[in-house]
Amino acid sequence: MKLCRFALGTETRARVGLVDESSGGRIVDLSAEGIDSLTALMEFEGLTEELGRLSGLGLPCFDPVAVQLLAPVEQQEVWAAGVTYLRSKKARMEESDFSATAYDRVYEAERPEIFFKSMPQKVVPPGGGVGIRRDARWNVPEPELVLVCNSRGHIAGFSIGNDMSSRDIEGENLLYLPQAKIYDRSCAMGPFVVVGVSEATAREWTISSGITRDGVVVFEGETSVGQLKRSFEDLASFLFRSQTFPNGACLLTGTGIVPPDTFTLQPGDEVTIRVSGIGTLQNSVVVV
Ligand code: DO4
Ligand code: MG
Repeated sequence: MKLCRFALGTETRARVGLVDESSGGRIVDLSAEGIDSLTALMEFEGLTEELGRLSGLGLPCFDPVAVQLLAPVEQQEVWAAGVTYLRSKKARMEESDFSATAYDRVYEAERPEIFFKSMPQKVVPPGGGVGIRRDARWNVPEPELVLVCNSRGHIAGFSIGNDMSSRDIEGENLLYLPQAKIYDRSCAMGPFVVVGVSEATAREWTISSGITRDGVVVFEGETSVGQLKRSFEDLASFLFRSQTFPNGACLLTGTGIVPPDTFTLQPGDEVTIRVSGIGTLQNSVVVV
């Protein structure tokens, strides 16, 4: 089952929607039943049963093209794990002699790399502009599966994320990682949160990404969530160690898709990230 946040017309209010797959993806307006918070839904034991009940109430529905899909984040901090796929470890070791052993070690270590990525209000929605830094020369998207965790650290759903990164800044010195990773428009998420799916099922999903420039595809890549080295529970439990998230937290799980070293994003590029069990996140690139 897929949930989303959306707005109608020019209204500033965010509504919560349930995607009705049986009607070609029409969006059932759960706000019409007083449900205005995705965060509260994530706390619900028996969420799928409750969503089944709500879908039978005949609530108002909207054509997905008639609504504005918002990022599926409310008050959640967004964090990210890194070097969780072999492809990511190799690419990072190549981009930096200086920090190569750090990537090698963290890939094998019990403790994963986890870093802060974004305040919720800064997350770029589907269709919004993702940023490349004006002081960076080598910029890439990082297509990632997102774990949507509730306040108890339970993985309540999955979404799609883009951990935009400046490879030259990260490669110059690992201590520059926050600048390579956290800047305006560096994190996009959406459009849906899929609930009621086990880790075993999510591990069968494919993540694919394409980058189009002036209508021409300039990069395509694909991986499987099954290539992720660590379990979802392991990643979420490290995030929640000695740290409380009263509204839950979103955790990007690392990238397994890295464009060739000769590739850098340009303003105007269109980045598409598709996760087979979730949907497609599309954003254009802007300089920030
Ligand atoms: O260590 C740098 C960041 C790694 C990362 O973001 C990833 O592997 O996806
Ligand atoms: Mg990443």
